Amino acid sequence: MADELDDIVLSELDDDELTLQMHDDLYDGLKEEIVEAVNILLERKWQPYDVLTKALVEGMRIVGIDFRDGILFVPEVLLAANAMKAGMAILKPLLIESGAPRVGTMVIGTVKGDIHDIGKNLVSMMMEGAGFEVINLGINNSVENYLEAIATEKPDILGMSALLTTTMPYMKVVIDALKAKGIRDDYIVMVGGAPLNEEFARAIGADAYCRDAAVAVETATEFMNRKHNLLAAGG
Ligand code: B1M
Repeated sequence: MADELDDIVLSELDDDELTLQMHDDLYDGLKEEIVEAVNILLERKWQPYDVLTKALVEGMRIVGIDFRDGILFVPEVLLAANAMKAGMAILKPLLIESGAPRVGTMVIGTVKGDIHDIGKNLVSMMMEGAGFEVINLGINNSVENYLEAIATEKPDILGMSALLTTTMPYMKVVIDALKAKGIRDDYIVMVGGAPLNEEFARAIGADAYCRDAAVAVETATEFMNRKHNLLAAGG
């Protein structure tokens, strides 16, 4: 297997082969190979967003299936996540450098008890790329963390991420805390994460469920347009 790997020269693979090889390398947690392949695709004039979605996110989707089925375990998935983050680090400045004017501010964090951060970081990057200022609170955020951050940052949007069925109910705890303080309607609350859906978002009183980072950007932009129109109309 090692010999086989040694024989592969990433730069000699065509785009389709290289993308498939990246899925394998992500699966095997091969950080250096992922970094090299991301750079090769960028040199071949791939759009950063395509590298992200077609090579990295798709590779992580495959990892997720085998994790679910008990073929991969936490240590292997951590290696895959590290490799993914190394690839994302190269793409981040490229996704952000759009130079768009600031269209709004978002505070975002993964909820208490949950340490998954890849998806949230992707949302942050894409939002920054679309001209939002993003305050990323990281993982494992309590109600108090969110409240403190929105009091300090005064964002337009509060974003929450949860990847576990056991942590997603915590989003309602945060929204209920906003209601109890009488400040719920001061913020657009957007939620996301693999186990969520529209119905859940409605049930907990969020303004929107975002299936992925692209939808998060679209939704946030729409809300901000509406907010600006309302303000312009004196509403
Ligand atoms: Co975890 N894990 N994990 N894990 N892990 C899942 C979520 C799981 C579905 C795997 C599986 O069984 N198939 C499963 C949850 C099952 C469930 O609850 N129903 C699971 C489990 C069980 C666990 C542990 C409990 C395992 C254990 O210890 N026995 C443990 C929990 C630890 C904890 O949080 N307390 C655990 C640990 C880990 C690692 C640490 C090894 C690692 C995380 C590393 C890290 O994030 N730094 C990990 C990983 C990597 C995964 C999978 C494989 C991949 C998640 C990911 O990064 N996806 C995941 C399987 C899966 O989701 N299919 C799994 C790629 C990312 C781009 O997608 O995060 O969905 P995603 O984000 C998307 C959208 O959801 C959306 O946009 C993003 C970009 O498009 N989105 C938002 C996300 N957040 C948003 C917020 C928004 C908007 C959109 O706000 C506005």
